[in-house]
Amino acid sequence: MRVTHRAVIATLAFLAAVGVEGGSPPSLPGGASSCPGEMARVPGGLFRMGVNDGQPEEAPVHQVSLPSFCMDRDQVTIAEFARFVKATGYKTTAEREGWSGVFRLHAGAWDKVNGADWRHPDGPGSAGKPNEPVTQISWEDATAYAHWANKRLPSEAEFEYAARGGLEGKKYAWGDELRPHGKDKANLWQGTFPTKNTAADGFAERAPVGSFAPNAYGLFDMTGNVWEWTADWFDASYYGKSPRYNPRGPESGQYRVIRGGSWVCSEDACQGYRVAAINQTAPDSGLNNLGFRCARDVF
Ligand SMILES: [Ca+2]
Repeated sequence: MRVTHRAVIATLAFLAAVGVEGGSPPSLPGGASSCPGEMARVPGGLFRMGVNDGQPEEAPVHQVSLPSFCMDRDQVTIAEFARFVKATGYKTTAEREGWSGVFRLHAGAWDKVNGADWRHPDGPGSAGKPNEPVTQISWEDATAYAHWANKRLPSEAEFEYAARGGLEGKKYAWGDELRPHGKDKANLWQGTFPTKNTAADGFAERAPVGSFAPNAYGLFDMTGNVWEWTADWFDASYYGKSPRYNPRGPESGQYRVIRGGSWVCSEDACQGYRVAAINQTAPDSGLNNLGFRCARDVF
């Protein structure tokens, strides 16, 4: 049975269970890399992907080799997505279907909300800030944006490699401690999920992109804020048969891999912010904690 947008609600509880900032950073001067200024050049290399002591689909740890690629420094913002819509007249999946999935902070629960879309990520009457990551975006929507921008979605391997920032075998994108020296490193959920969000990291919901320090590759929010679509289909057994060079995921599937965790990700109910953590959802899902960023080949 084909999974439709309607299936999103079925995944919401799972997302909640495993669940997972304004202004743009300065651009590199032209010529400093072969990537556009809003993208960082991630140098190719070898890395050990996955983890053996996490969820079954995160194992086995396996060596992966990637060529250099360009990666957006930030999650795509509402302002950026608005430029795409203005130029193309594009209608998102949620706009066509008339509803999308919303985690209602005050209710502490996921809900199917009529009128929720990228302009109104938390439902009618809500308005996301221009410099926060765009959400309520399906995989098809993210892919359409990437095509318009002459980019593509990152593969799952590219996402994990980029998120690790050159560190080897660490639990989190920045090391092995979730809050080194008591300092929050990403927009996650502090407190008891789903009833109490202390927002100790400064943000109760989505944060403007770039609100936390970048990793060594100059990438912001590779952990937290919103989950991010990758190009790949999900297969729980894929790591056992993944090609070593530049893996691009299974040839087909039912769900797409999402990575990074989100503001709905608490320590007591979620491990989605671990750098090897995998999540998956139907390609036509829209959620107020799911966005994307783009990658591009190095020319
Ligand atoms: Ca937070």
